[in-house]
Amino acid sequence: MSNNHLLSTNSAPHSDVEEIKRRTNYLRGNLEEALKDPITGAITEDENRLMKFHGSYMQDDRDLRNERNKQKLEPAYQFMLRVRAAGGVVTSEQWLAMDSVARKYGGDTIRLTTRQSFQLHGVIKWNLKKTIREVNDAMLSTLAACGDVNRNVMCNPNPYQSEVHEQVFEWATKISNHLDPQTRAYHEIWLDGEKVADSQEGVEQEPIYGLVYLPRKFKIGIAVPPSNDVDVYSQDLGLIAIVDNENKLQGFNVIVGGGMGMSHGDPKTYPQIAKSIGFCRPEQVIDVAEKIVTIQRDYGDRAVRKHARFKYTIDDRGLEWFKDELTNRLGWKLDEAKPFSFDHNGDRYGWVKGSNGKWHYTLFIQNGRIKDEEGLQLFTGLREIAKLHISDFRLTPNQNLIIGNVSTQKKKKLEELLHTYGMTDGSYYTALRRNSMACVALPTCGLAMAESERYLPSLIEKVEPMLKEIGLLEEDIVVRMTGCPNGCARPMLAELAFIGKAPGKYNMYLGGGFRGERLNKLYKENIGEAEILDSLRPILARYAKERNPGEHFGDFTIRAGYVKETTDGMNFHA
Ligand code: SRM
Ligand code: SF4
Repeated sequence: MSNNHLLSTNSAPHSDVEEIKRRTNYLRGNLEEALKDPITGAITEDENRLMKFHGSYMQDDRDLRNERNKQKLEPAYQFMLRVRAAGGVVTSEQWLAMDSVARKYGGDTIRLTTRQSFQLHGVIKWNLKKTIREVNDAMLSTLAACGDVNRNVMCNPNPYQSEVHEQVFEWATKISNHLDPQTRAYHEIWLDGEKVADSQEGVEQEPIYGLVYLPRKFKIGIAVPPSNDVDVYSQDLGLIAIVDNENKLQGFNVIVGGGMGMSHGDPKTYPQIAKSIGFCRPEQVIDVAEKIVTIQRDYGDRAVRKHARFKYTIDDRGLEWFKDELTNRLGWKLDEAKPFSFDHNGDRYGWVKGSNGKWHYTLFIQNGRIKDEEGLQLFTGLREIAKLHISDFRLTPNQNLIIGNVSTQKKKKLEELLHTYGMTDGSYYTALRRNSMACVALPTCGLAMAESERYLPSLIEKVEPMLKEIGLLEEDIVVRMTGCPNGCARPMLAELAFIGKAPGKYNMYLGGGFRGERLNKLYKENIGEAEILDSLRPILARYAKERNPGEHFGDFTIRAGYVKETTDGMNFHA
């Protein structure tokens, strides 16, 4: 392995996070002691940085901040825990384990994320170890769910839709396993594994990442056309499955340098669409992924974290430079990219029969939130389904859930349970709601500037009468909201998006591609609900009247001149 990254980071300027990584001896640091400290429910900022690699963030309940401050109490510290499974596929037993930890430690709710993971919120420090152990007992993991490493590898969640889906899912799992951190720190800290002797230099504990890991998070997603449910253009490394006429997997088109995060008013930061660099055969894909990760490891910006994502490494040096570097490291050249086409970046709801003869039902889960409420008992209902052990569970990239692999004989039983607990494929909701996605934001996300998950449903409720009046209730329009410009619900790829600016205020974006292939553009800045509704009404009304056959909303808003087309992330702000 090249030691470039170690040499360069020792001498080059680097951020405080790089220092923390270097000091903590392959993710060990003082976490064990910090977890035992009985005086405070918090950990230090340094430990929190390290904790992310273990899949957890310290947060505080922002709804309680002012009140606790007035009472001179420390903030209500708690931890978010992210649990990952490549492609989001888990068994009934694993679902029951997640349900159990959510009931014991996570406030009776589970959050399905935009990257096919689970999140628990509100876990207190003294319960963290127990929670992580129980998650691991179920053969799930929190390691590398966050932190400067490769994150959960996304993939179409229905391996049995066709043989190709099954193979692609297997490749997603292999890539994920190959890029997992190798340090024993996780086992030592959370699972009481045997301690490995200190080994700062010399013994290689991380053959791919090295001592200081990556400069920033790294994300991989695999799409199976015609579905772009994984939003492949948003990934640092996107793979697009190419299938021949006999429905056999030929390999993958490789696209690089996507990403969503930006800061308001800072044009040096921008979302970007991944760009095509060629094609590789299935058996080459792990090598390709590894070499790409090592290029980012060695050349990513370790001084300025805002500029450290892979998209900037590529944009700064150029795609040709990147292709040459990749060819050098691989020792061979990618082939020409092959043709493909996408039709949508959403999920398909309801029943589908798979190539294995079993049934798969996609449930609509608003913003990924699983909890019990009046008339819709998702938390209890899904537990009851899991208890039957007649299915598995697949988290989709749009925060929904597939109950998968149900035999024809058991389908009726499942339908009864769905009905009893009020669960649905969303068909009685409007198409706008079915195509909506919001990030978590308040009260747990420390970076939220405005509400998102708690607000988008009620905003949609106010748009729905308008849609009814103008005849667009069944029109698929992709709408997304986030509480800040980090882009966790990939709003920059939505046809209509709202990105939080301040409490109750959003920037409104139009013109994203229906297939997730084009970034949107700012239409109005810093507007509240009344202005959002006033702005939307005439645009929707014109769309209903003036659209061409089959024309999607995002395309129309560009043709009608509401916004200019964004052709590349670098002109996102223009
Ligand atoms: Fe995210 C940070 C939630 C997907 C871009 N994200 C956060 C944190 C951890 C806030 C923090 O750093 O303190 C949020 C925790 C909120 C909470 O209370 O739960 C958070 N991100 C989420 C989730 C749960 C949103 C959701 O509603 O589902 C998603 C978890 C994914 C997972 O399972 O791994 C989530 N985050 C994304 C995505 C979408 C994706 O990956 O497909 C993006 C945009 C794609 C990208 O990375 O470019 C995304 N999250 C960010 C960023 C901006 C990164 C950047 O390049 O600037 C941050 C902030 C950061 O890293 O400094 C962030
Ligand atoms: Fe938090 Fe912003 Fe991500 Fe929403 S987009 S979860 S507000 S970091």
